[in-house]
Amino acid sequence: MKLRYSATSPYARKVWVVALETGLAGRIEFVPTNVWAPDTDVSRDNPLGKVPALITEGGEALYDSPVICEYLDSLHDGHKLFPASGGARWNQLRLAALADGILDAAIAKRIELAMRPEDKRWSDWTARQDRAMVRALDVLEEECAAWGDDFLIGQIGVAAALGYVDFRDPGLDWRNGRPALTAWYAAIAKRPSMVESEPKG
Ligand SMILES: N[C@@H](CCC(=O)N[C@@H](CS)C(=O)NCC(=O)O)C(=O)O
Repeated sequence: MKLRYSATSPYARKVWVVALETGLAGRIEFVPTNVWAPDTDVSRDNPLGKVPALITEGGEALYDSPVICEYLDSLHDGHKLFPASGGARWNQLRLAALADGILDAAIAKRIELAMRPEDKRWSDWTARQDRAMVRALDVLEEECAAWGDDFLIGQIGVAAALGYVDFRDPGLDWRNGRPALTAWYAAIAKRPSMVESEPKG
């Protein structure tokens, strides 16, 4: 399998963490891809022009990150990261969606502040993204005490989201007023899969 990824993409990081946690990383060739390069060919594997994209051993391209993560989880016989059914499954999918929503807001803000010309920036838009992230982080603060030792697809998404906010938006100061989430993340960030996939650059 080949994974088109970028070392700074939090969506790709989720896939990377899943690959490491499931023992599948050795079967994946990691192909660095700069989706913003004018001559990028990423759309050959993902018409949306985004990473991550996974090319399976059968040569099929899969996207986006939730689909790739669930596909990888189907390839191993160990402890599953996606619960098979019932409330546990819906809860993990909801948590994963919440984490992806934090990422979507963080990326929208990043594009606004780092890529859009200053005179074209829309401060109401970045403030809206901030509010979405703050509300989602508050929900995580409420919920994380119940997670115990779980590091399933929802918690992996949350870890990737918090790591990305630390990396790109430390000014959001997400730890402020969220002691439970802070303690949870401090422990989870030491997992080998989190250390190996830490964003660089
Ligand atoms: N929903 C997608 C989001 C992927 C995504 O937005 N990736 C970013 C990199 S962090 C990207 O490739 N952006 C290029 C673009 O938006 O054109 C997923 O979960 O895989």
